[in-house]
Amino acid sequence: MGRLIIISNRLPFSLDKDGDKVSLRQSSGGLVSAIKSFFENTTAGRGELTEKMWMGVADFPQDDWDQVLAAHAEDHDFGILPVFVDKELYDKYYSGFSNSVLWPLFHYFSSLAEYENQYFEAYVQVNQLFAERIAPLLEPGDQVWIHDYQLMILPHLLRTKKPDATIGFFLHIPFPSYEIFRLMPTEWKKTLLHGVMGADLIGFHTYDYVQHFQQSVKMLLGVDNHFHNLQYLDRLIRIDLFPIGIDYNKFHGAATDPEVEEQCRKIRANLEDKKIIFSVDRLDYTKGLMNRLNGFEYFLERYPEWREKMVFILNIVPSRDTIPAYNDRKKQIEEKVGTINGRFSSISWQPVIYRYNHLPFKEMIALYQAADVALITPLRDGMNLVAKEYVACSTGRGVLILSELAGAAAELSEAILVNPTDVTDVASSITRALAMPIYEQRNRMSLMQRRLQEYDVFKWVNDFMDQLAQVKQEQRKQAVKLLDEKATAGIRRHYLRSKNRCILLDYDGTLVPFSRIPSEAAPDNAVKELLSRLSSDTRNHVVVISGRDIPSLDRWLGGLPITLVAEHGASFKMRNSTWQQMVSVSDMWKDEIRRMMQLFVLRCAGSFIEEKTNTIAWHYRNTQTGLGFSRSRELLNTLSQMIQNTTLQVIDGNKVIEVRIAGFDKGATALRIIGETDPDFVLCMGDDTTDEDMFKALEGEAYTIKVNTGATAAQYTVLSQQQVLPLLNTITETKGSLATAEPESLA
Ligand code: GDG
Repeated sequence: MGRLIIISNRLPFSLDKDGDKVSLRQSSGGLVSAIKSFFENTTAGRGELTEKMWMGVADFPQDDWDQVLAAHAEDHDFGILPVFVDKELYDKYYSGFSNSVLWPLFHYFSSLAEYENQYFEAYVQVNQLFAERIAPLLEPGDQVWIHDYQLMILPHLLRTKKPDATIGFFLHIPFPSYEIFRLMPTEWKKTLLHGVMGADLIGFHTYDYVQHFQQSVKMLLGVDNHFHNLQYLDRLIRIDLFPIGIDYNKFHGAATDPEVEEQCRKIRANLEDKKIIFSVDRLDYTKGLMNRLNGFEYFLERYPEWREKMVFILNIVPSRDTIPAYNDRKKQIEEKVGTINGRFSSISWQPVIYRYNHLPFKEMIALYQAADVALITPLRDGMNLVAKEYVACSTGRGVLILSELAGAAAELSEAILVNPTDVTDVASSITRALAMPIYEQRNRMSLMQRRLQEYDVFKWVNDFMDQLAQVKQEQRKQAVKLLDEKATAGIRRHYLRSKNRCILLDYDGTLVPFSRIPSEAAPDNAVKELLSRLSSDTRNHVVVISGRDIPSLDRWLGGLPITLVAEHGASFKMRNSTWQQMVSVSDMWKDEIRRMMQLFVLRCAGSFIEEKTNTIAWHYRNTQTGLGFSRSRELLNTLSQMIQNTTLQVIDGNKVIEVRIAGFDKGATALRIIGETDPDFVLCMGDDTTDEDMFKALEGEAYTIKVNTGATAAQYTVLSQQQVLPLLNTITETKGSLATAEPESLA
C-alpha cells in the first residue's frame, strides 16, 4: 500500500495574515474534523501507509504558497497539494453549482436550486482542474479518496486519465430520492452519476442514501445493483454505507480537561441554577434554525412554568455568507431571536442568548458539558457530528433532542427524536428533556456512547479503506480477457484433437445480429452453412440455445441435425428428436404482466410485446433513444415489485424486459446436455444476461466466450457479433496442419 491522498474542495485550513506574519486556521466542518483526527493519530511510514496528503483549493494566492508551506510543515505531518482556481470560476463552481444547485436539491430544498448552465460548466471545469493536477502525481499503490458533492465528477475524470487508479468517493450530504434527483437537467444528472461511478467504492452515511443512489443509477444509467455491488461498463463497483464517526476519545477526554472544566463552571455560575439548552450550527437553512426558534417560542408559550428557569444558548457559525440564500436567513433569525426575547424576557432574564461566531474548541466543549439539553434539529443533514460530539462529551448527564431527519438519527435512537417542523413536538420534547430523571439520562447516554466509541472516526476510515482494497482485489479477479490469436489457436488445437465435442451457441446477438423486428432475424446463408458444416461432422454436437420460441427456431433451424433449446431452457429438442417441455403451468400469470406491459406500449411508441409459451417480453429496440430506456427502467421497477413472492423472474436483457417462470435457465440446461453426452471439448458463446448463467455453470468445463463489452463470467470476450462467424470458422476449420502443442488450459 502506498500513499493516502485525500481530495476535498478546500484544503483543511485558511490563511490568517497579520502584516508579514502568517498563521493557519483550521476550518470548521464535519469532514475536516473527521479526517484531521485520523491524520493526527496515524503515523505515516508505520504500518502500510507510506504518506498522507491532502489536496484542495487554496484560499490564498499562489504568491503566498512558500510561506504557507513553511507554516504548515511546522505542525503537520501530512503533505498538501493546493489547487489554484481563478476567483470568478471558483464562485460559479462553489457558490454556484455546488451550493446553489447540489446543496439545496440534495437537502430537499428544491425551490432554492438555480439551474444555471454557467454554473454547471464551471463545475465541470474545476473538477477537470483537480483531475489534471492529481493525475500526473499518482503512483502505483496510491489510494485516492475523493470527498463530497463539490467533486462528484472527479472520479470519472481521473479514471479516464488513470484507468487503474484506486479511487474511493464519499458523499457527506444526503443523496436524495430519485424524484428529487431527477429534477435536474438530464445532461447534468447523468454526468454526475457517471462521474461518481468512476470510483471503485462509493460511500454514504445511511442505508437510505445508498438506496436512493442505486435507484437513480438504475433509472438513469440502466445499471442494476446486486446487493452492494454493481457492474458498470467493464468495472465492478461497490456502494455501501459508512456512517461517519467522531474521534470519541478526544471529545470524551476533553470534557474532563481542567481548562474546559473551569470554563464550564463559569458558564454555569453565570447562569446561576438555570437549565441550559444549547445548539451550535453553521448558518445554513438546512439546519432548521427558524423552525427551532418557532418550536422554542411555542415551548415558552405552552409551558410558562419553565420561564426564568432555563436559557437557550444559540450559537451560529458564519458560513457561505456570499450566497443570498444564506445572508437573508441571518436577518430572519436575528429578528426572530429579537421577537422571542422581546416577548418573554424579564428584567433579570432573557430566554435566548444568541451568538454569531466561531467558538474556540475548548469553549465549544465547555458548552457541550454545561448543557442540560442539546437541541439539534436540522431539516436535513447528511449525518450531523455535533449531535455525536455532544453525546461523547457527556459525563453521565445531558439529554439530546435530535431531528429524525438527520442521518445521525439512524444511530442515536436513544435521543429524543423529533420532527423539526412540528412545533408541538419540539416544545413537548424540550419539557420532557428538561424534566428527564438523571438515571434515565445516564442510561440513554451510555448506550449511545458505547456505539460511538465502537465505530469512531478511525474505524470509519479503516473500514472504508479496507473495503476499497477488497473491491480492487475482486476487480482483478474479474478482469475481462480478450480472446487473442494465441488463445484462439489453443482452442483450435483442442478442437482438432477431440472426438466428442459440444458447441453451445446463443442465437440473437451471437449467431445473428439484432434485428429491429424479432421475427425478421432469420439466419443468413453464412450461418446456415456454418451450422450445417459443423453438424455434419459426427464428432460434433451443435446446440443452439436461445430465448426464442419453438416456432421461430423450428422455422429457421428445424431442418438441421442440431439440438435446439427454446425460451432459455423451458423447452428443448435433442437432435433428431422431438420437442419436450421442462415446465407445465397455466398461463394465467401472464395476464397481469401483459396488462402492465400494454400500458408501457401505449406510453412508449415503437415498443411491443412478444409472447412465448413461458415468457412474455417487452421490446424497446425501436423506440426513441432515451425515452425507451427510461420507460424500461420504470417497467423494470414496477415488474420487480409485482413479482415479489412469486415464482416469476424479471430479466433486464438487451433492449428487452422479459418476465419468465423461474426454475430453469440456460446454465442448468447446458449442464444437463453436457451431462448426457460427456464431451471432451465444450465451446459456449453468448452475449446477453441469460448467457451469463451458462458461463457460470460451465466454468472450468468449457471455453466460454462472451460477445460484446461488459463484465462477464465468461473466460474470454470478443468485442462484436461480426467476429463470431469468422472465429467459429477459424476454430473448426479442419484444413491445414494440426498443431502439436498441448491443448489450451480451461482454467
Ligand atoms: C457535513 C454534512 C456531516 C461547528 N461549529 C464550530 C465547530 N464546529 C464543528 C463541529 C463539527 C463540525 O464543525 C460540524 O459538523 P456537522 O456534521 O454538524 O455539519 P457540516 O459541517 O454541515 O458537515 C454533515 C458532515 O459533513 C460529516 O460527514 O455530518 O451532515 O453536512 O465537528 O464540532 N467547531 C468549533 N467551533 C465552532 O464554532 N471549534
